[in-house]
Amino acid sequence: MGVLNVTPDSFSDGARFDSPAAAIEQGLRMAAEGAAIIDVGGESTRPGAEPVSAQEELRRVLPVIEGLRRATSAVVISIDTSKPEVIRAAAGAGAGFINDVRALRAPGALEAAAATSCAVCLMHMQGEPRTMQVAPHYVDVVAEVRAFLAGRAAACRSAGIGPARLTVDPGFGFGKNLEHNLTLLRHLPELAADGYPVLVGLSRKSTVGKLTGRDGGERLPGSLALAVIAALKGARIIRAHDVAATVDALKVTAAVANGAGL
Ligand code: YH5
Repeated sequence: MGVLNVTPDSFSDGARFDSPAAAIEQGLRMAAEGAAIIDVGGESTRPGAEPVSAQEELRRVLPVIEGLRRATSAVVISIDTSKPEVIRAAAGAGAGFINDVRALRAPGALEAAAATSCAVCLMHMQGEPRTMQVAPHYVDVVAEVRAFLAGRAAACRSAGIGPARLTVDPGFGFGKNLEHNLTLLRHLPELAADGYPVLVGLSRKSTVGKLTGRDGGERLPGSLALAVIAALKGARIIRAHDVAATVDALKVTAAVANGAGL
């Protein structure tokens, strides 16, 4: 899954897409590099980020989804949103995947997703982006994240979203400190054993920065190591900014590994 941010504040992404044309071009480049899914996001969910209106989010993402859909049908378009209005409009414009860092907890989001035929990623987050990194706390981070994701998957199934449409994500960096993130990664096989495909997003995150001492633009080697480890521990979808390099790393991993593990 290639990351396509269409927010004006994506500070560590190197690229910022002020025009839909530039974002569409970048999306097509990631597809050509081997991404199966392009994740289009118009709400910044980085630590400290402020909320954005549905109108503003739609203004950012809809032209990009429409342009990508016109240009290619060879890639699944993901909409990174929590808002029911955005889910509906994005699905109408050709998105096939809903990536929600709030796991469809916003009022109306579950119903909006159920009314589409999109796949859904349910992500765990403790708190809200504006404050989530202030004081993350767990008694048992693995058990709490698993229980949350199981509960959200059950809510989806009750709302009519079939199990084949669901993926889950521990939400690295979303209300988690370095030790929480490393513990979740070590225990990823337990999450994978719950039956839903696991999505992992660690690309360029603070986890890499803390482990390597590197800034945003220099986190590729650390990000690749984490992508490989996640794949070996059973992750089925890797969310990444640097698609060509990540695809190479995952091809090598897949050739050596059999299923989860080596
Ligand atoms: C994710 O893990 N993450 S947005 C801070 C960075 C670099 C990157 C400090 N959306 C995820 O990518 N969706 C984001 O440097 C996501 N899983 C899913 N499903 C945060 C991000 C980033 C934040």
